[in-house]
Amino acid sequence: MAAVERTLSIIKPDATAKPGVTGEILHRFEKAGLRIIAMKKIQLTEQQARGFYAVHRERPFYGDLVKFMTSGPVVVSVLEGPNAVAAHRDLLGPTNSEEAPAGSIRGDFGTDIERNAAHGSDGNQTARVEIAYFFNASEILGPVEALV
Ligand code: 3AN
Repeated sequence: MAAVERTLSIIKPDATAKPGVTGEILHRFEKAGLRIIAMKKIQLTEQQARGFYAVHRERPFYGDLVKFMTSGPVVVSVLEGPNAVAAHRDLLGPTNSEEAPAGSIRGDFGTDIERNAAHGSDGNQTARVEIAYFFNASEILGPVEALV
């Protein structure tokens, strides 16, 4: 049986600016069996964006990336489901929207490698760090059984 995992999703400012696209992306997550167990729409501060992308701080695109990520609201969510990390990245498609196929989130809603509509954690350890970056334990729902 596939392991139940958690992953962090960010719907980026280019996508939140397009009418109806945030809902469409969230719908795709749910249709694929990913449960939204935490979610908020926020405006990242420069410090939050710099910290989130700190692994890229030496890269030439870092400044532009931080500027883009603070240019409008983002929707951050925690998704849970079987193989959630890979399942989510499959829905996103390749990092560069110019190379992402139609039908993928980055292909349908992104523009290029920077304005690529959405972010997804690239592994379980990264997911743990990224989820903790945005959410306290008290903001994340427990198992479905605990709610009934
Ligand atoms: P992914 O988000 O698919 O794991 P990473 O971790 O390689 O991709 O890159 C993080 C973010 O940095 C990407 N989502 C993209 O917005 C941006 N990025 C990566 N490479 C470039 C680049 N060459 N030019 C501009 N932005 C880039």
